[in-house]
Amino acid sequence: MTVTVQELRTFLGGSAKAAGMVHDLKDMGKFAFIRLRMADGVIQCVYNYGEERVRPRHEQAVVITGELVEEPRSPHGFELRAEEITVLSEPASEAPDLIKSRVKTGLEADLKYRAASLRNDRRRAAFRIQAALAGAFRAYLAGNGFTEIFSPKIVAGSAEGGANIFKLEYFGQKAFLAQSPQFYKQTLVPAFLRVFEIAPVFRAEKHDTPRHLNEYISVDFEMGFIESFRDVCEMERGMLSYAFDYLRENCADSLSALKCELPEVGEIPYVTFREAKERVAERFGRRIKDPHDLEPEEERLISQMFKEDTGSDFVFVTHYPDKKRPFYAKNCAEDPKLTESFDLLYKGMEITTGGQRIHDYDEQTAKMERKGLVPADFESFLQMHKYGAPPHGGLGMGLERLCMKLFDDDNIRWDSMFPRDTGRLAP
Ligand code: AMO
Repeated sequence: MTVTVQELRTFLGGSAKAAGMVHDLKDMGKFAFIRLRMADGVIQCVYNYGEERVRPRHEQAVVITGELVEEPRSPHGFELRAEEITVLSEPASEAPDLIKSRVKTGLEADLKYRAASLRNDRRRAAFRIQAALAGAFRAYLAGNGFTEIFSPKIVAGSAEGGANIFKLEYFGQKAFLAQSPQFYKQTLVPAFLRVFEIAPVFRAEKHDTPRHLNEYISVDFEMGFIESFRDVCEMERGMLSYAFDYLRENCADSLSALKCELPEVGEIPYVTFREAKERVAERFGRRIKDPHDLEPEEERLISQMFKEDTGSDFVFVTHYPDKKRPFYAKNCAEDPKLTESFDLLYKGMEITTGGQRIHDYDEQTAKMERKGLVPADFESFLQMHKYGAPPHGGLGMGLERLCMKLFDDDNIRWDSMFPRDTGRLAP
């Protein structure tokens, strides 16, 4: 019995046995069109009801035996003429409407019944693309000498600072859920020179917003021997460009199910934080309220401005103020109030943060003290600086944020399979 469309195709012109879920049914009276959901796609089957044969039902698990014939009007160019259907399992209850892609559901219902809604064409397409993106990032980074790492998610301290950290009781010790793999990826640079991780991270965001989750997938990489943070930006540009080309070649069906048009990455413009703020204030007649950070509306307007002026959906905003960057960020030699850091904005939203880090032990401990931190609390992280480290930098990208913007979704929760927010622990 065959579970993949790819393998099934090898039986074209002969008898075949396809296993899958009854995805959709069109009852034509004497016969039915069955769309069978297989591992890598949905195929069309035609089934003539004989006298006493049972009619198939939605979401039955079935094995269909029949002849596989060419049919150019069918999704994969072939059709299975069903002769026998073996039902392996019946759904206990009628399939909810939200399995059907034609039915538009609201976010709340979709999330509540994810076991059902994740079966529909659009959601499956979205998560296939998400998986393909992660796979393409992995392939690109591995091809550029990066070693994949698996850092702990139960940790002893906060890497990113701020109040958004989950506390845990850990056998009588204080522990936390990792906000990022920051300490570990930096620690591993002297050992491996280039490392990456694609894994969940945790943020105790107390407010529900359309762009924040309490658990998200972070695409992180860290690279040694950079000349400036621009090397990190250009690696990211290469990674995105590679991944979109990969999607164009391998995920055409999923992209078209979502009507998703991938951006051309091309050259990505750079602008300093200060210049971006000033230009947006001038162009859109706005007052600068917070000189140290970007408001969501400013991110939107910076993107709009660069789209209008250069045609790019992406823009690197660089040299963020020291005040808003974590203690591991390297300060600019010319102006220590600024950092060698950047954010990547895509279609009006920050999808990545990165920059050059401090590699010198004394510089790092001095900065910790300036920020009111006690170096002794970071002893294991500081071992990296102590035992020697090259100039290095890296970034973290929110995978769901990238998907949300790629698919023009209005809420990041659409792009997390089982999102965690302040009110949601299940499914
Ligand atoms: P930062 O905290 O800016 O940087 O996070 C990096 C990227 O992660 C995404 N992101 C989120 N996505 C969903 N829900 C959230 N609550 C959330 N918070 C952040 C965003 C953001 O750009 N260690 C640094 C990265 C680095 O410098 O290497 C860090 O974690 O897309």
